[in-house]
Amino acid sequence: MADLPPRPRRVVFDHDGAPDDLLSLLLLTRYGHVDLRGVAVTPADCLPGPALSVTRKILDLTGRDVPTAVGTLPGRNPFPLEWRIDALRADALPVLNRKDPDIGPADALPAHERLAVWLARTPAPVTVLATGPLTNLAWCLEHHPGLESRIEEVVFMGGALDVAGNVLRPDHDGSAEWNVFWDPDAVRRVFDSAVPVTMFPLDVTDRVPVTMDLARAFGRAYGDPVGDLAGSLLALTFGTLETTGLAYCCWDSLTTSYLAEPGICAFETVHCDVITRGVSQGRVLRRAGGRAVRCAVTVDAGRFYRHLLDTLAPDGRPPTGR
Ligand code: AGV
Ligand code: CA
Repeated sequence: MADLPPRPRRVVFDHDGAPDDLLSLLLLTRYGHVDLRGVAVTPADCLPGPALSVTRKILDLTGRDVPTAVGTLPGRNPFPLEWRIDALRADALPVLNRKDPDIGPADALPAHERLAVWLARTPAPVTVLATGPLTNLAWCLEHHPGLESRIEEVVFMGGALDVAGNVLRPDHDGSAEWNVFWDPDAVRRVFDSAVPVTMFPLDVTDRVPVTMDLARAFGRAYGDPVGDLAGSLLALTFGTLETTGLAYCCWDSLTTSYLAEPGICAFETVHCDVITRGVSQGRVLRRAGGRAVRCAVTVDAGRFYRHLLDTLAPDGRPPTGR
């Protein structure tokens, strides 16, 4: 049976500028039922200047007039610079530079303070979609506890429950996922609040790697700016398996697709804890009596890939097999 249409939502998006975050932004601009109220950039898996610039160019390309802000709060465990420079590359893509940027001055407030204003001024509670660390949100909850009631759901890409993590460092046991590892205390702060959390851990995102088949499907739709940008962002991710030993996955875009097609994943309520110190810092684990988190536990990968293509390259032809 076909799913019901997705429910309309007000959304504030907090991302950290990696290619997959930008693909997520592109998806959000296509979702007619999403009222995008603001986009915050966390300076984690990116260089903040280029990440803000590319964010604004994507909003401009898609005709969206949405306020943006860039964060200044640091994380405890910085991302590798080799990954952070991807925003610089994305910002230089031809499809985003067809005209001089028609972009006004930067927001005077840093993203954590701006997020607090967006939450305070929303006429009804919003969904906070976070595809990077939870630093800005944690700051809001810590400094303005009254804002809790302005949040109907936090949708977060992070964690690794019953699979290995993706932090591969000599000083770590490998059990953490990077968005949590960058700022484990932020996840702790959000878990200590009462806001409903829906989490997309590596358990599901491992199932949706970026593949050559996916890149080729975008190739078949070549010629439309949004589809071309999506295909180019995917192309930026190639080589990850060769350099890190782990595939680049549709971590953030799978998480974002939940707002449009919640049936792509199945969910379970898991009682969770987060480790904030030592060789397992950034690990999210099951713990009886821990914080209830709605976790994605299985994913229909084929349906997700179709969703990406239907949303971002609707004119693409299906593979001929020849
Ligand atoms: O851990 C996944 C998160 C997602 O939000 N990010 C990338 C996605 O935006 C960090 C990350 C893990 N492995 C990476 C990452 C890699 N090989 N390259 C870049 N970022
Ligand atoms: Ca991210």
